[in-house]
Parts: sequence; C-alpha cells; structure tokens
Amino acid sequence: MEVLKQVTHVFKFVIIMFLSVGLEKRIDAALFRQLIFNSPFPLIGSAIGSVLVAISLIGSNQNYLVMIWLCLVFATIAIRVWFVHRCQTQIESSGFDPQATYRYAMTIGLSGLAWGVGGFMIKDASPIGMVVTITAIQAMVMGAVLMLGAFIPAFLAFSLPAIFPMIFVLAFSGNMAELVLAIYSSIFLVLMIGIAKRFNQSQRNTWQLTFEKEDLLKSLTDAHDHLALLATSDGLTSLANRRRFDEVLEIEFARLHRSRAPLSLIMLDIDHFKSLNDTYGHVIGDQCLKKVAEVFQRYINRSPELAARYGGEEFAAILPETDYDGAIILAEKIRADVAGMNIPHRASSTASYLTVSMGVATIDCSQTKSPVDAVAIADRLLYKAKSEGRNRIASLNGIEACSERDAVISLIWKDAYACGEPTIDKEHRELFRLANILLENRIKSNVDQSQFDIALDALLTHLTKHFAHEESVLFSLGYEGASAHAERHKSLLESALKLRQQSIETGEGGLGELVEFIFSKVIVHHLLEMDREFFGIFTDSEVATSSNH
Ligand code: GH3
Ligand code: MG
Ligand code: MG
Repeated sequence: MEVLKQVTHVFKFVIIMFLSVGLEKRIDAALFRQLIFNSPFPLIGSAIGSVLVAISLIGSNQNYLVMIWLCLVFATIAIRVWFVHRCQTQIESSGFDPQATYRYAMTIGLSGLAWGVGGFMIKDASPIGMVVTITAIQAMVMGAVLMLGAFIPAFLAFSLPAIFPMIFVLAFSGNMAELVLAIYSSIFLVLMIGIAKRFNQSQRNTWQLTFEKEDLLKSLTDAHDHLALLATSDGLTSLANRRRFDEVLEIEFARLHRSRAPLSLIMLDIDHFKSLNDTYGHVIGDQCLKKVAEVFQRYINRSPELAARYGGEEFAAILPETDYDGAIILAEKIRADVAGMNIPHRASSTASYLTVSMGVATIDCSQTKSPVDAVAIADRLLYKAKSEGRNRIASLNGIEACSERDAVISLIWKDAYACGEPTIDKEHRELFRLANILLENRIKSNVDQSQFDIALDALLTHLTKHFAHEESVLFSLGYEGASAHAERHKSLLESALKLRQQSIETGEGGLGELVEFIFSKVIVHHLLEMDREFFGIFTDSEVATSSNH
C-alpha cells in the first residue's frame, strides 16, 4: 500500500511538472478537454483489439487465462468510461481541475497494464496468435500517439506498460527471430514516443496561437472600451462629459417627443467657486468638485438617467420620464446633501459652507423646439436661482404651462350672454361648462375614448332637456316665435343625434364633425345668436314686473 502511495506521489509530481502556470495551464486545460471529449475512440479501439487478440489466442493458450485477460481489459475499459464521464461532468460544471489529469493518466495506466499482460501470452501462442497480439499491441501504441498524444503522461502511462512485457518476452525467448522482433518493437516504441512528443508540441503550438489571438482580441476590445469611456467621461469626476450629455439628450429628446412623457433637466452650479479656488487653492477646489459630483451621481444613477459634468463647476442631469415633482424632490435632496457636507467656504457671501444653485425644468419635448432650447430653459432657471440669492432651486413645470395654455381654448361665460330668465341662463351656463369638458377631453391625447363619450353624452342629454325646458318657457310666455324656435331646436337635435349615431357606427371619424357642430351650430350660432331673438320678452316682462311695483 505504501509503495503504491509513493508511486502515486512520483506520478503526481511528473504530471504536475507538465502543468505549468499561465498560458501553459490554459493549454493543458484545452488539451485535456480535447482528450476527454475524444475518449470514445481509444475505448472502442481497445475493446475491438482485445476481442481480436483473444480470438487469435484461443486454442494455443489456456483458454481460461485468455478469458481472464479479456475480462481484465474490459474491466479497465469500464473504469475508463466511468472516469471519462465523471471528468466530462466536472469540466462542464466547474471547469478544468489539474488533479483530474493525474487520475485520468492512472486509469489509462491500468489499461496499459492490462494490454501488457496480453504481451506475456505470446509466449505459448501460435504463430497467428503471436502476430495478431504483437500487431494489436503495436497498433494500440500507434493509436495512443493520436488519441493520447495531447497529454504525454497519459500516452506514456499506456504505451510503456503495454509494450514492455511483450519486448521482454520476445527478447528472452532464446529465438533469434523473436529477438529481432523485440529490437524492432523497442525501436518502434522510441519512434512512437518521438512522434507523440512532436504531435503534442504541434497541438500545444496551435492552442498557444489560439489563446494568444484570443488574448490579443480581448485586450484590443478592452482598450477600445476604455478609450470609449475616456471619450465620454470626465477625468476628474468620472461623470459623463459634455459630449455624452449632448448625445444622450438628443436621443432622449427624440424618444420623449414621440411618447410625450415628461423630460426633466437639472443644471447645477457651485456657488462662489472662483473665490473657493482663490481662498483654498485649486487642489481643494478639485476635491470639492469630486464631492459634489459624488452627491449628484448618488441621486442620478438609474438608467436612462444621466449625470454629467457640463463644464467647469457646472453639472447637468437628464431625467427622462421624471415629472416635475420628482425632479424637484431630487434636486432638493442634492442641494441639502451638498450643504450638509459642511465643506468650509469662508469667502462665500451665501453661507460659511459650500452651496450649490440649481435650475430645474420639466418640459414636454413635443412643445419644445430642440434639446438646445430645453437646456436653455434650465440654464435660465439656474441663473434665476443665482440672482435670487444662491443655495436654492428655481424651477419651471413646462407640462403644467402647456395645460394652462390648453385651458385658454375654452368658452368663457359673459354676463352679456344672459337672457334674464334665471333657469334658462343657468342651463346655458351648464352647456358652456359641459362644452368645455368636451373640448378639454378632445384636446388631451392621453384621455381615453370612454371618458370622451361620457362627456359627449352628458352634453347631448343636457341639450335635449334644456331645449324642451326653453320651449315650454317660450310657449308659456306666449312668445310668437316659439314654434319656429322649437322647430330649430328639433332640427339641431336631429342633426346632433344623427352625427352621434354616425360616430358610433364609423368610429373616431365622425366625432370631430360632431364636436364642431356642437360648437359652431349649437353654441355659437344658436345659443349666442338665435336665442338673442327672444331675449326681449324677458327684459319686457322684467320691465313689466318692475313697472307693476
Ligand atoms: P457663481 O456663484 O455666480 O457661480 O460664482 P462662481 O465663482 O462659482 O462662478 P465663476 O464662473 O465666476 O467661476 C467659476 C470658477 O470655477 C472659475 C474656475 O477657476 C473654476 N473652475 C472651473 N473648472 C475647474 C476645475 O476643474 N477645477 C477647479 N479647481 N476649478 C475650476
Ligand atoms: Mg459657472
Ligand atoms: Mg459657480
């Protein structure tokens, strides 16, 4: 047992000698992988060869010995199959293990020993048995050059024990011809070792070239990535540089122009930075820039947000899909954190510590001309913050400004529209209100269709009721044009309901026409013009009433 351990150690040492570090180790790993994944071929060769040898030896030897030998060879094949499978699984799960190469060579050695035992059997073999056995052993060694040459220890572990017993038996048989065969087999072995070494070397060279090419490609890619990073980042703060800022803003502006989601921009400028440099020196100034950049980056780090050094002591942030409230909260946190660092600045007229001012703009890209304009808005706000005392934020919600502007396109009730009859005026007012809701829903692109339909139907229902009520008032007061007015109501309602029906049937297409009809025909033409015709009866009745008093 002890001897076996010693042999194992020596064997291990020899193999580890073959496994050098670095590139050599990678080559060893590649060759071993190749060996393991090619192993079915030598195993099949060993099985077929041993069966042929057994057949040729049967009869001339003691048959049970031949069968025992055959079983021995197959037992080693089984061990090798099991071990190869284990190595394959291991390589796939945890990569190359140098220890496995040594165990693999041991299993190959067992196979070599089994073939070596076959060499002893040529002693009593028939001429045919002898020729087949010698040829088979030599063929196995030759095959090993190709199949095991990738890993010389494995090749030696197989060929030496496989061929030596045969050479020994031939050399000491006392027969001249067999001695010649022994010499020939020895020369053959030396030749095979030489070829195996050359084959091994050429395979190593091929892998070396492959790995060197891979490494070169990787270092080129790394260098390229590094250069790309240098070209787009700021050396002092590691934030994105101005160039990157412009690129990203261009892309995000175009994207948000289509989606109509908000874009917030923050422009930050360190307060009284020149005097900080003058008082504490540029090295401290640089350190302050880095600290402010760290705070900026800490809050602006989610993709596709971008924190950049815009230039000098100015920083800029792109916050796509961030609304006004979100941007303000973020900017306030940055402002408070910078102030909270309590970096001394005795030359500042704002505070005794370092402070920053910010311009925060939330814009609707579809309403803004260009990215440059968007930056200009944030920049103007920054200077507003400066002029208002520094260490503060000036902001603008461009999105809200848009909706305010949209709201201007609405009907405004004026006293001059009142006819004097309180219920009719109330209904007219309500009609204005419902028409404004409809208009608002029509303008806003993000309102869903069902909301618009609800607003439209509410207006039409109110209109129907109002017309009926107005007619009853006109008839009850004996207004002479009541019938004609009722006729107009009827025709307007019929047209409106017809258009509504069409819009339901044809989809969106008819809605524009219907909205236009309500505004131009119902509200402007009828309500503001035709209804004026009966205004007089209320004024008259009012006059009449007041004169009665
Ligand atoms: P304000 O509050 O109005 O912004 O005043 P300010 O002094 O901060 O602004 P001004 O534009 O007058 O000065 C900016 C200074 O920033 C001038 C320049 O020396 C300094 N600066 C620009 N880049 C760097 C840099 O990389 N390192 C250092 N240390 N200083 C820089
Ligand atoms: Mg500045
Ligand atoms: Mg400044």
